[in-house]
Amino acid sequence: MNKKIFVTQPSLPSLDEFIPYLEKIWNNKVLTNNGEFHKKLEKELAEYLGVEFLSLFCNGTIALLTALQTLEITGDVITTPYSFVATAHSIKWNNLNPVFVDIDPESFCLDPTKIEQAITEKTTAIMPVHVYGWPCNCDDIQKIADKYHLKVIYDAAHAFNVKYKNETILKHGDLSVLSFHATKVYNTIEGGAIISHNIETKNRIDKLKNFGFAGETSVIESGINGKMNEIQAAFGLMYLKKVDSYIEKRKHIFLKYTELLFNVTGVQLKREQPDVVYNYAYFPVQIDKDLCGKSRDEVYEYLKTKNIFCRRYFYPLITDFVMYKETFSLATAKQVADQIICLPIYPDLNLSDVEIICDTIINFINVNL
Ligand code: T4K
Repeated sequence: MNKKIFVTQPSLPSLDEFIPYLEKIWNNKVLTNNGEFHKKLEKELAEYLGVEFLSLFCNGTIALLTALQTLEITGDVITTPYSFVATAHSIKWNNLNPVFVDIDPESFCLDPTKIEQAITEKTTAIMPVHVYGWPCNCDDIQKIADKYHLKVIYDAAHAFNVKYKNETILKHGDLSVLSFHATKVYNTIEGGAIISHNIETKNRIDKLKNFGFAGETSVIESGINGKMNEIQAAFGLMYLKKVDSYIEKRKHIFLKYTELLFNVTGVQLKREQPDVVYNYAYFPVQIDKDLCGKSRDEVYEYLKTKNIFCRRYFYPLITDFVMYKETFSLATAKQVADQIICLPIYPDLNLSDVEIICDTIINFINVNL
């Protein structure tokens, strides 16, 4: 590959399209604190995603922190070790204790059959992750939550506009949290949102993200500054107009990879689940050394020498970082983390580049077979 190819890259519409938004901001001189674009984006995004109550945030991590504050979670929170570290950090920053439970070998999301063994009198919530935008088994998770009176906060950072049985997966749980980081399917440069299910909860979230202010001189909560600014919101409005076409382009890339890697021994692809409308956020594959003779790390390093910069999302497991510890067996998560590699996928990636990436992998693992 002559040029460098990264795991992802944001699509940027022509700069001319952004200038009118900036001119408006320059004229209004409102840069943040629930300005015109912020209000418009909250409304348009809620409509687009098919949800009733959406609160914008400066990023997904602060949104996760605030989601836990909103529901006044205490004690232990059951979560997955197979995620970006922000999931567990948000629990720890609330002085709560993350309890890690293994993942399901098909979806790579929290395994509902393993949750009950981890529940104690200290457990108050579950924080599953729709990892890569693949839906968790929300029905089974909710049954357990109902049985033990637990709250459920979905880390839906990857799950922008993912649908299951024609409905948004953001309707599940007590709250869902999205990330709009530059590396995501939909981005506001940095950004995020909490999806809630009634106006009282949205009002509480909106206070918590604005220092706890309930009026000019009244602070009723120890809130934080989680506000999205007007330039982020304007960018988000512009991006929202394009996102359907971006997801469509991602789909073509996803299908091309699937076609080219489908039958390659030792390269295991994810099977699409029935009734799910994906956003094609990531293209993870598992490299099985026993079958292809090359380890994931060998493939990863080799691709780098060819200017193809993949990512090992999510290796190491969160429980391998010093501040966290493993209590239950995480055998499936460990195996997946050791084999996973996310191949480049983004709207502007050429299909001819996808062919080169696949050829490079196939040629490398076929050597010495
Ligand atoms: N929960 C989950 C499950 C998450 O995955 C995340 C974030 C969060 C919560 C927290 O949400 P935020 O607070 O971030 O909103 C990236 C992202 O920084 C992070 O948002 C994301 N998950 C995570 C999975 O991936 P890195 O360290 O891999 O990013 P970076 O900068 O190495 O970017 C990857 C590649 O993308 C680069 O090699 C080049 C390309 N890139 C990146 C940026 C930022 C661009 O082309 N342009 C850019 O502006 O973490």
